[in-house]
Amino acid sequence: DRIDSPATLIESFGEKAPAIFDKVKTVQIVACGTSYHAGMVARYWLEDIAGIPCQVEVASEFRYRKHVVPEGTLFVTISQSGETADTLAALRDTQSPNYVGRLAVCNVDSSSLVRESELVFLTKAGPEIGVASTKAFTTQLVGLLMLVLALGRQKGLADSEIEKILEELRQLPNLIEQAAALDKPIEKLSEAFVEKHHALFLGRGVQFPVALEGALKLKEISYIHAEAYAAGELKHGPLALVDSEMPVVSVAPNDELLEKLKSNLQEVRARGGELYVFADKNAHVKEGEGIHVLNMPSVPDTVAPIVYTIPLQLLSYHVAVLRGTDVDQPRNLAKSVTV
Ligand code: F1P
Repeated sequence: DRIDSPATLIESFGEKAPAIFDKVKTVQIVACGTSYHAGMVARYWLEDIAGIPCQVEVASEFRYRKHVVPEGTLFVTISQSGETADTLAALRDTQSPNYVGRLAVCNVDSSSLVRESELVFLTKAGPEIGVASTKAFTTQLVGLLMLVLALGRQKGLADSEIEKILEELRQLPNLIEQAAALDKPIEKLSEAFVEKHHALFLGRGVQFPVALEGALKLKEISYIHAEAYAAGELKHGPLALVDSEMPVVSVAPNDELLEKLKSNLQEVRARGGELYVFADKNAHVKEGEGIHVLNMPSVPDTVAPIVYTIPLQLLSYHVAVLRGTDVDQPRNLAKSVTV
């Protein structure tokens, strides 16, 4: 309901946003866990769509090292809870005059992060019942894409370009419904993971952080060891892990990196790896021996990371249910890490 027009976009970030956004030359994003992966997606968008340089770092590292803060830095935190100790500590250590403002993308209005930031985008995802973030992630991505468009507009991004992406955002409910309709086939596919000890997730470009998030979800709720790699990195080491016991999950939208991704998938297949590919129905990724393909709807490039997250979340969910783990309260994890 807040995806209005290019002109009103900036209002989503609070009344101080126009003055602060005017001064932004670069963006530093800091977050933990799933929220960090949302930040990684935002970096691709910021540099690609708005042409604004961006750094992303986990708060648990950022807070403990000295940094050179470039002039005109917007400091962006992302957090479901708004109480994550590392993220808050990083926010509280932003005295440098080179920071032009602090913006929180957060799900909890009454949180410390929101109180202590000049600018806020509330994701309004509703309460996250489980420990593992799911709808918080997808709504963070929507908020971050709106931020990219708002900052882009200040830097001269044409309203026609902005309107095109806003239109993609408006299609999201429908696209997500289509992705969620794959629930039954994904449930079936999850049977192949139940007895496995490891899994590999591959993505390219903006889908790399989506792969990271898919692996994190599988780790968090099913306790299967999962790693994600940028698919082009395979040949620099991880390929040594691939054999018939290593399921390899990949996301393959019909984008400019598709052909490169397909050749990475062939490398996996040639080593006997079993592939599970969520592929655009027009991407022509063919089913075959050791290649299981689930067809995704055709998705506009920019919002593709949001849509492709859904089947990976569903996959983790079904694997966890089959393994009998507690999906909502995984062992050793807390919803909000306040120490
Ligand atoms: C960050 C986070 C979550 C994760 C778990 C532990 O929380 O790493 O992404 O699912 O709940 O904390 P937040 O800062 O987004 O609240």
